Amino acid sequence: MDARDLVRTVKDAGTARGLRALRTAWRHDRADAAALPRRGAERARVPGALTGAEPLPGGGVLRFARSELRVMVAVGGAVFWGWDGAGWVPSYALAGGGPEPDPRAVLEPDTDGGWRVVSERVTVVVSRTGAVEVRTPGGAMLRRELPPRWWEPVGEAVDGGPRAGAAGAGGGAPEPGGAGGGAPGGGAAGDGVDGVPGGAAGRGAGSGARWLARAEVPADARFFGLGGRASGPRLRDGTYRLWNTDPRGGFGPEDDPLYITMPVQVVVSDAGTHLMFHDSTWDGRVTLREGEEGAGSGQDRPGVSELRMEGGPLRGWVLVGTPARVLRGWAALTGAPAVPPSWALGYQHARWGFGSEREVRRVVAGYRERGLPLAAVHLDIDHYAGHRVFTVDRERFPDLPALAGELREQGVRLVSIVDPAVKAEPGDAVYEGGRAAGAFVRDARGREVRGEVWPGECVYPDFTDPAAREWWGGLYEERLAQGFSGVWHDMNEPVSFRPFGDMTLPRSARHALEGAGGDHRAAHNVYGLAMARAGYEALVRLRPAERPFLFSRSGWAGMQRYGGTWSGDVETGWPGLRASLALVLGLGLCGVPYSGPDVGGFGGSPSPELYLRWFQLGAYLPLFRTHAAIWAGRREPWEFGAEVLEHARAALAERERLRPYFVTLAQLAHRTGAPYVRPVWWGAPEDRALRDCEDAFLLGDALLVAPVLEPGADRRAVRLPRGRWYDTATGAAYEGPGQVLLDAPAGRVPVLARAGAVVPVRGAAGLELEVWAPALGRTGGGLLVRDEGDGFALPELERFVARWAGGQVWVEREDGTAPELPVRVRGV
Ligand code: NBV
Repeated sequence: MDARDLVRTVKDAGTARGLRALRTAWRHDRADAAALPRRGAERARVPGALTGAEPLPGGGVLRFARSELRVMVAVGGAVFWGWDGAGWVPSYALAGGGPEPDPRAVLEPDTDGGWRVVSERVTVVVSRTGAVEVRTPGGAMLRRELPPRWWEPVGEAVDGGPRAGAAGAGGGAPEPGGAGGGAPGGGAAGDGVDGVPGGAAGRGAGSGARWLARAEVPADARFFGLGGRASGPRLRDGTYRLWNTDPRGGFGPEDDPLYITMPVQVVVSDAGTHLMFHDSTWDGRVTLREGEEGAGSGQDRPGVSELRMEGGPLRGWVLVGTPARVLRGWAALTGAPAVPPSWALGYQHARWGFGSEREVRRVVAGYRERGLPLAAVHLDIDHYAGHRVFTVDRERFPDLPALAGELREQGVRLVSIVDPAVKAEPGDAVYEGGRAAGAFVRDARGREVRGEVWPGECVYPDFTDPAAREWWGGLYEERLAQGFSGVWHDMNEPVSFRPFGDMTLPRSARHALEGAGGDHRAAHNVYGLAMARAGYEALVRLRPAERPFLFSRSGWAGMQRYGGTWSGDVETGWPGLRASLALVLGLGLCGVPYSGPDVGGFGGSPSPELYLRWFQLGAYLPLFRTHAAIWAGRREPWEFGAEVLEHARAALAERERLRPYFVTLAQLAHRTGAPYVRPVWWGAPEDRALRDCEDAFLLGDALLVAPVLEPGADRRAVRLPRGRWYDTATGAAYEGPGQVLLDAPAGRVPVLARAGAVVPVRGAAGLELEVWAPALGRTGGGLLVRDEGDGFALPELERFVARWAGGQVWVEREDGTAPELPVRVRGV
């Protein structure tokens, strides 16, 4: 079948599918209307006046007229607060059982009748009305969470008594949310306890009640994060939704939300950097407004973050410090990023619509014959039989294990797409297996929830059910037997096609939620995360000696424990190129360090110039992968003319040269939470100009990459952090802070090296150290973690110091001995 036939097939299927999708939409809406209670009259509530306090490890409980607040400083300095009985566990975001309270942090009376918890790194002050202020040890305000507000249905509130579940709630106060029958905001019929893990600990404001958390930040603060946002990395004034969403076949900077949303914001100001995480998986909206210094009457107008949540516990975490410290704390809280196997740090090629083994062989041969490195080829849904997951179209892919073996001999791995939806067809092995395991999502009446996806009418595994994860994980054995080395999770927002409205499961669909029980409103945002867990744990189980390679389109806070992600269907165009960098930077700040775009864009055909600039950017991002839709043009580097091919070859060669550095960065991300790709303000958040710089990034500590994001450019302005920087192409030195204009001819994008940096690279004779001369009188350094294969052993970290002595630059190991590696000094 040629490409045109394939396009036609998709279009044809579109019409039949269109009708089914319409029917699905109608069914889903009807199910919701029947199962979800309608919102009636509500009244807004606030905690009221402070009535008492009780010290507990790490902080204590503060009682208010209508609620109570638990404040806890954990070992390591993370601050937790939870209203209304909400504790920090259970949580989909937290790793393990969550952190321990720091016994040294104690609750004590503050002036003005409030209370405070003072710890080594942070001071938390709770006011008499329930405002929670986070300050640096020096007393500077980082964030002030105003007293929260929540809504409870009129008539259902249980006035005059503590609700069930609010451990130790103060006597006699009316409680938010009310516990009587169906949670406010609407628990599904017949479901007393509504659906978040930990629902029992945080009823009322903690489950089906809508709530609002408004916070002030310093006037000079900038916002980042909230998951993958195409308009970032700096999040400008506006409203950002928290509901994982497939943007329907393509997105640009103006599209929001996308596949990965997270209630995680990183806020950078002169006073310091902090990360705020509101640990509720429910749908929500964040409205951000940057502040203004000297606004109006010369007074500062603070920045504002206003979070409106449809439900879930009213609880959050704050981490403060330098960006590096904040991300370290975040990784300690939510888990270390998985280290991809080393081969996954090489260049990869994907395509929806290879269509046959022959075509895969042809493309791989194209790379080989031109001497272009290739680490992996990704097979999309067109290799499935009838688009059914865990099957192979034997006509077009008659012997995948043989193909995989053959490619493997050439150093090329195969990666398989895995979609969650299972064709609902009696007799189908996967479907029958899942039914027997009771693995599929059901509606409020106990019937399988059907959706419309590529194979036709489908059902969805409930990945929030440990048993379903176990069953699903077993299916990965088939993928391994086919010869695949890694998996690529797609469509896991999850998607059910429909011509209008929300392309996902009905909100009333029931989920296990680890035994707590609940509906899709609580489970939706963690569906991809839980699927990643199922896949990751299965791969570890099935192939214990190898680190899994898994990346997932959708996810939530904590997904880095299982793998990475990619841009999804970024639109082909210069705005898409810019958006793809925004995503990688934003996700990195949310703790997900391994990602990258569809190089060249998902649809259409990039101009040779756009393709090349995308390729050059991709070469410096963790996941470096060309990919395109079945209806799109080619993405192989040789398809854009001889000149592009030569420049792409140079980008590939540079990627290969930097592989030891990438391996080191992957290990460092695992050990410290620091993303490989960092905003330029990472080491200098006090430099305001850097906070607004969105067109460049740091790759680790050593390199500053300034991709070309505009057509027709042959040079570009680059903003430098403080210190000396070398243009790696010319060796010219520049002093930061400031801005320089650098050449960016078609053949390369500006890359600068920090003076003193020691960068492990792959030279002609193997591993070597590239050293950029420190400024006179200064020292420098760098780290190396050697590639020890793809197992779980933690290789040793080697530290090097660079310094001037006797008019020469020397590099030593930490203990003063000479490195056993060739050293190449540059910049002298
Ligand atoms: O499986 C087909 C595509 C895939 O190529 C792409 O990378 C995903 O983001 N998939 C979406 C489903 C179809 C999108 C129109």
